[in-house]
Amino acid sequence: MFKRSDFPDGFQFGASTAAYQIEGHSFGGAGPTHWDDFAATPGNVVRAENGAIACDHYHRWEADLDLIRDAGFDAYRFSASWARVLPEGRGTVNEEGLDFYERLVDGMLERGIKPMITLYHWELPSALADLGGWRNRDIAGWFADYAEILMGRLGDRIWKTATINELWCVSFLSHFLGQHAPGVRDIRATARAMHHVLLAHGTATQALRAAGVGEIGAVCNFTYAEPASDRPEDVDAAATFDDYYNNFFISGLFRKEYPARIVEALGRYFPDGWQDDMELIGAPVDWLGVNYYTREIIAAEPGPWPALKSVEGPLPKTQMGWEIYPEGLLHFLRRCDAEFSHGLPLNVTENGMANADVVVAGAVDDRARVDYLARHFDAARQAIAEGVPLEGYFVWSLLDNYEWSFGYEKRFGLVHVDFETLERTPKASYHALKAALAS
Ligand code: IFM
Repeated sequence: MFKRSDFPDGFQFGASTAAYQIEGHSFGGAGPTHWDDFAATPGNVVRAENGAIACDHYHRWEADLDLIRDAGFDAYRFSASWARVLPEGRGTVNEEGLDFYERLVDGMLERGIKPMITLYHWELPSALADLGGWRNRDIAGWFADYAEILMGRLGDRIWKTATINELWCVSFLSHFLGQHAPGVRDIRATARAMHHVLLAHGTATQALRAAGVGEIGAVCNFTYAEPASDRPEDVDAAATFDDYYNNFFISGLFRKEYPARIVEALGRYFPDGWQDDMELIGAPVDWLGVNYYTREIIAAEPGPWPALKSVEGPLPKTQMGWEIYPEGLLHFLRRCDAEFSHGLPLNVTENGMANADVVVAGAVDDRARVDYLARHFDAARQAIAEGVPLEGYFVWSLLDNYEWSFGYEKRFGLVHVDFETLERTPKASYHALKAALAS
């Protein structure tokens, strides 16, 4: 592993989690979400598991914050659940929910941990899904209203705020591939969700800024697109993937335009007058979050747009079947800075791996994760050496947790969670990071 002194003074090390994946959504007056509905529909989630109990972080948050402090992390990236704050998505506030987040943030500050909040990490209130969710343009206003309520209570103690986690997942993965809630597979819904998620980000950014909130960032996920061969059709397919996955969102955020190839393919499905929203979508942010895990090998496939498929690659893989490719992290840190964010501070807001971890005699030997993290931290160091303004790195994830449609099967945590007893066991990777951060 690295040494803290290998990184610039003031570099922020942290761990990431998300509300629905750890809290236990059945506690504390939270309203139903589209993830509860999606998980209750047979075939969507492994064993139809949901986030009702998850890691029971709602009750165990103090011990979990102790784990963060004891590892020597500087900051903690967590998310708030819209449906915990506003059970119907709008209207009546669940004060118990706001109280929970206030206790959590104060608990971080008491332990010397900087709170980085994500306002939306995927559990849309069901009442808003009924109204069309991300397909409905009104979601921009609903989201901004929720953001103002939440930050009205917490804003004075938050270190950094991310609006929406992984815009590609909220839109494309959930409305085109149908793998996440609401499980839609429809090109028109996809185009609308892709635009509305950016509009919601911009609308909330503007509203929060007006309310005096600073240090607002956007968080995008990136997957390196490797053409399966030198054949022009494969190269072109990889470029299409790269545009709808990686470039679309940062292009909207930083260039106030969408890639021409995507406008050509999806333009007719965008909402009328979408061009008039680009100024708001490009509302200035203070930092950009980069979530990075893997690459995909892309081959052309005859058929309707996008006419491509992922094929299996040759590199060692994680428990998710994702290739381990740290070069991709370096690539995206360079690309974001050189082509889009131009000197704005960057944070790696998520990076980590799933591993089939087991507890043996009270310990978890996840040396594959230690190696994965060491190689990705090296890539980050290389980016910094080249002048990329990277200011922090958050490992996904603090705890084993609810990995969405994979249920509790895939373990991303630095800390093992026994989902029967909910007992926490720090893994070898946790101890390795702790030693690195102390050195
Ligand atoms: O668990 C997810 C997280 O919610 C968002 N980013 C990717 C992680 C691993 O799949």
